[in-house]
Amino acid sequence: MVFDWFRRRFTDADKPAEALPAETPPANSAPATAPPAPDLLAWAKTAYANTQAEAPAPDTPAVDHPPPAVAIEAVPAAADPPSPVANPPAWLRNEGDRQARLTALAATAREEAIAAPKTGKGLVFNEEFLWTAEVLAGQGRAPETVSAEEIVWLQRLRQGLDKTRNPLLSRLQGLMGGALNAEALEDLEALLLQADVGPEATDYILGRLAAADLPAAGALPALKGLLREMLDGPLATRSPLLVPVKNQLNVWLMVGVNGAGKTTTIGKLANLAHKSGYSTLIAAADTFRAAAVQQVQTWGERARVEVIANTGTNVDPAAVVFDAIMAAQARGIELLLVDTAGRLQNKQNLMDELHKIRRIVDKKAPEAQVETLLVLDATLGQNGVRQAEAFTKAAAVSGVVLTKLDGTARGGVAVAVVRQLGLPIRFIGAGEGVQDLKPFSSYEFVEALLAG
Ligand SMILES: Nc1nc2c(ncn2[C@@H]2O[C@H](COP(=O)(O)OP(=O)(O)OP(=O)(O)O)[C@@H](O)[C@H]2O)c(=O)[nH]1
Ligand SMILES: [Mg+2]
Repeated sequence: MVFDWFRRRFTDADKPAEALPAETPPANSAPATAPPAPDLLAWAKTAYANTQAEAPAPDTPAVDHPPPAVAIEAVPAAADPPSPVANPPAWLRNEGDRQARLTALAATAREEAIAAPKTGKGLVFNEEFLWTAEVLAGQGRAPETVSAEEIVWLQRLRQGLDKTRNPLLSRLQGLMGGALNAEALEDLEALLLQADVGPEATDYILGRLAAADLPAAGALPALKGLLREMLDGPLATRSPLLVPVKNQLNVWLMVGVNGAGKTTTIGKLANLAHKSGYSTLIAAADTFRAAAVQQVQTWGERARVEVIANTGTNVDPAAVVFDAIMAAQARGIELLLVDTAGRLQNKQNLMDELHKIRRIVDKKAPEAQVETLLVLDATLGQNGVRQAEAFTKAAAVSGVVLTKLDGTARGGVAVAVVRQLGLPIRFIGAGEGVQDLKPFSSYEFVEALLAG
């Protein structure tokens, strides 16, 4: 069994893949409120025990950056008192005997875990674990289908969005607690603009909320629902998840300005695909910068994926792509990831080169499922979106990878990207390590952005 990250579920690598059902709930189908607390606690307890019993992935690469502290704390010995849970979620806070219940739960969850082989992941049954349980259960997931890495990732995403959430949330809760009058809407406008949501999307949100005539307590859930609906907008005409089609060649081209994170994203995606059971190959088609080939080769080693490269001088990137397609077809490769240059002598040259690469792919691999993913640095905010607009006009972009959400980025930029480009976000990056990129889920993103 491997955890297929693209499908977000465990699969049997030896069995042919079934047709893909939509696992991400449509924008409005996720419950606005959490399921009843007892169910959720039982859910969290089962998921915790499962993550402790989970066998390590066959060849998970060594983590190449310090993982988030929360994910790596050692599980206290059974005799230790469990750590108190600070800032519990509302559903837990409402319980009169919260601490006693949690103590009992942590103890029993650990007991169940002790019987199974330890993976050393060291997840702690604490407030953050309960938050991830709430988010995963809220999407209709069964606790048995959740992997430890998903939990670690959600915690990391939430931490990455701290800088947006912390100033936003307290003021937002204050605002949303009262009537949404003209003054409150004006304050909300300022908050959304500060979070990089962008003027167009901000106007749209304010218009919708003003028209909804919401009771005070309904404003925050309504805002969450609206953000999800906006983020999922482009999926109305597309598949909800971007998954490489099994037993067939898929070619994913990474394009974007220099420094956006294309090469890093290739490395992380190669790792994700390899671990998820897809045969994968990388084409080093950024031949403009001398160091680019070496950089992508290092990523290939980290992800245990072979790189097709030509280290000669004045190499035509389209020729590298040609070689890579030939190799992929000869070996029955499922996913070919193509790294491209972010800067050439001028913008026209760059666009011409991308066209040429695309023509080669279409000609030599007409059977392939081709995706062109625009890699976008989230820390650039509105400037990045404007740069991206120029790019999407020239290249037939089909989706976006938003990187650097762990840095100074303000998370609202995701909404601006989707609204202004009309493209779905397919993956998000929140760190420089090989594990720090995962498929995008609007539900998880909005929960992480506005987690209480
Ligand atoms: N913090 C953080 N840094 C990232 C992330 N993704 C990429 N980076 C960093 O951004 C820098 C540029 O990344 P590259 O992958 O080289 O960018 P590129 O788009 O390939 O750049 P060119 O090859 O010059 O066009 C590197 O230092 C990466 O480590 C991320 O999600 N978080
Ligand atoms: Mg690069």
